Amino acid sequence: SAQRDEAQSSYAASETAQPTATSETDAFQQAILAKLTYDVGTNPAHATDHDWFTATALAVRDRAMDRWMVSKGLNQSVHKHVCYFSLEFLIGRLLSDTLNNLRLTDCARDALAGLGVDLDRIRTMEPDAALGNGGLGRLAACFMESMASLEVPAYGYGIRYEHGLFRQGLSDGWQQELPEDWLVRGNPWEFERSDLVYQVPFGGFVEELAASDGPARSVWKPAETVQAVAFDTPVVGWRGRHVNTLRLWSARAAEPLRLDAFNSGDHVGALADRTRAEAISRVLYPGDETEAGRELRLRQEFFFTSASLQDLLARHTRLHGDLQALPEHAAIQLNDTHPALAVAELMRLLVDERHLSWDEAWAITTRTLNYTNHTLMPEALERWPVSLMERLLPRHLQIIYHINWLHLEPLIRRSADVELIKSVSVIDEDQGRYVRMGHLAFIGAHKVNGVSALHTGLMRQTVFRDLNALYPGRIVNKTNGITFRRWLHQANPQLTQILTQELGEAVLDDPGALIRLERLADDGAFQERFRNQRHAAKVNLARIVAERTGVQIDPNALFDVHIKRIHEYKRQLLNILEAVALYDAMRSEPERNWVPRVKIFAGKAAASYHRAKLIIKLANDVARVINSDPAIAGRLKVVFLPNYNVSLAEAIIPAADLSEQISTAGMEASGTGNMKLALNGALTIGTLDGANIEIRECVGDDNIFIFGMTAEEVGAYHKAGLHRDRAGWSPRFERAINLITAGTFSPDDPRRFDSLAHALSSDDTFMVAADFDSYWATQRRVDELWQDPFAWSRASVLNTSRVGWFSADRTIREYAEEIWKISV
Ligand code: B1N
Repeated sequence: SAQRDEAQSSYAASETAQPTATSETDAFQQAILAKLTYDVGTNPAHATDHDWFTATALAVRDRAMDRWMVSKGLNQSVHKHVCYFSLEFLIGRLLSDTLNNLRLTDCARDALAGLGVDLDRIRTMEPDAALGNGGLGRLAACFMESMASLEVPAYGYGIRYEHGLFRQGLSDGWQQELPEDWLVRGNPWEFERSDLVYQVPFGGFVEELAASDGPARSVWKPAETVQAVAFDTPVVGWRGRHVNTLRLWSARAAEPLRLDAFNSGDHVGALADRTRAEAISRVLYPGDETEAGRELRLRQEFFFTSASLQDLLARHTRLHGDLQALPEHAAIQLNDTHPALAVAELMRLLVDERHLSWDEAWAITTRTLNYTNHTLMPEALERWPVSLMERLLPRHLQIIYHINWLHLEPLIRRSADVELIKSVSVIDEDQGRYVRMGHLAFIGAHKVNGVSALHTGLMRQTVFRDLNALYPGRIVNKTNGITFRRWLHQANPQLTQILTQELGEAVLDDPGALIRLERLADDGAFQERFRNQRHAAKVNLARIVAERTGVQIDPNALFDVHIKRIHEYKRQLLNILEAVALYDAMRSEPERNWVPRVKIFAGKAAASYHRAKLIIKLANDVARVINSDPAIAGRLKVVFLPNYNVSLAEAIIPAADLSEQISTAGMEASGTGNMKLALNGALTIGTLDGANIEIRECVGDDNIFIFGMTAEEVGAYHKAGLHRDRAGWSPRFERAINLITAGTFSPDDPRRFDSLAHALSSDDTFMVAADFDSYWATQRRVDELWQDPFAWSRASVLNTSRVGWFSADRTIREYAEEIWKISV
């Protein structure tokens, strides 16, 4: 009841508060109070911060409803709309996003202040919607916001996971995965559409029915049917002009329970079918270590793909009737191969259920679907065992075989090379039989795109080389982008204020206006304002670091930030080794004028990725020793911030001086954190990988720190087997490794990190050793520039001013023009 007292005293304060400034604020305050009373069912005297959050969210949501209805009408009558199919939407919080886009932030702040409530406090009551793992899911969220802002009619389709990405705890430096519970206190943004339900079949067998008047018909007799229930969330675009729909499916059993079993005392067994059906939308990314886990993942993929296609066809039939016209009214974008079953499912719906001919259906399918590839890493390319698909989706397997036959038959007819046929076949028969989902998506799509120039080039040269030759022109590039509304305007209001003061409000609408900041890059007075703003963000981050890790960091130090999923190819290990080497150097030359640095790491490792989890432990062990060593006088600190998520990213990014984008060249398809950090004024230290290459082109060679091997060199190195040779290790690298294997950072278990060191010397797949010296030398160039505040600030301002091109609005315009054929 401390909370209650607090609320009560706040309310008392509100009675004596100044009358609110405008009638708009007044009206909004009344709306919040009405929500608090009539929807939350409490009053100001008893309301918790969470109650205030809910009431405010509901009041804001109301302001979007009229536009939503208008937009929906528009979406259905206009020429064409987008359906963005994605198994992940990494949304984060929506309150600030929605307030900002509706231009209601100040109004809400004042309205709440008049009630003695702090907007910045209650906004932290909202749990992150973490329905994604990382970049791919966040891209989907940025695209949804951008499509709404550009008034591109669009539906996002996905799964309403009851539990999003796990919460990351640290126990003695080891990652713990804790269940995430974003829905327990309700979700004020969504609308359950209890009567918008589709049946999604699974299993069973296929019956061939002879028809008297034509070819035999295939009839799928599924063993089981799961219901997909729609939950809609409005996606409010910039200035509230347009509101799209994010439609997420929740799985429900056809029968709530077996009443007979329940009544005869089997209270658990009576619910078994229901539990099994509802498992589909229970968690994001179920562990795929087990057979059961992999099957559940395939069920998720089919579940949302089928429900979304059924929904699209129902809408199309209702509005336009003629199925042949589908490609003129809808463009489907497949976000990676997770919804690639859409190729077979759309064919099944058109041929089996709507009785179109195969050729008609194929023309519709291939004119409607498009596929985005996000990775070329072999282990991440989806392949499903034929046996599993046969059991779960027997009709789809038949359809896939037939698609493959029609695709290979011309090659066979002209006696093409067997190797060519094997490489373009949808079925991989090398070791066991698998369906290659990337190939299926490629063949069924109108356009196939990569997410950066380098990545798209590599698609054409490697995984899709032969398919590209068969279907020239199908592969196009669409370099990723980020929404500036969230990643600049909201995450960094102080910088945004400087920008609007200098460039006018127009900069909020047009990222192209940022370039006009260039003329201020050398202006000392402007630089100082720029630095002050950055300092404030660093003070804020220092507070968060102290609260969450107990480590005190100095806001005047260089904040060196490495935030992303923990993965060997992203090379957090390279960064940690550099920290160890720097620590070593500081100890042996304590008198040198070292640049004070704070290395900040944050990111989650997949629960089953043991080596990534060991890297987290190493970061924490190294941090503990370095942070408590008086010999280096606090000139180096290392922190690992737990539970990285969208909200934490919003706090870290404005405070970063240096952005670590150091993946092994050729392995990071694009990266998008690189764009967010550069936009907020961080300088990048990075390899020539993914979108880093295009960032360099925009900001200029002098304003980015590039090091290491190129993708081509990495390929050659691998071919020559050099990554298996430790002969080339430099003494500095060797010493860093030796410190670790000597147990310097793990006296309780000196052998703890032997496996990491051994991997580097026996098979350095990720070129950590090979790139170390170049990385080290480049970090010293970073130190040098940091010692010249004028030069550093100049480069920082130029980064902000020159990365306008990475706006997701630019990316979406390109998709609209070249892939979707929708005018913006
Ligand atoms: O997609 C991002 C890119 O910026 C990143 O470079 C890329 O690594 C990321 C299987 C993935 N690629 N593949 C995935 C996610 C979940 C999953 O279950 C693969 N994520 C990416 C946006 O283009």
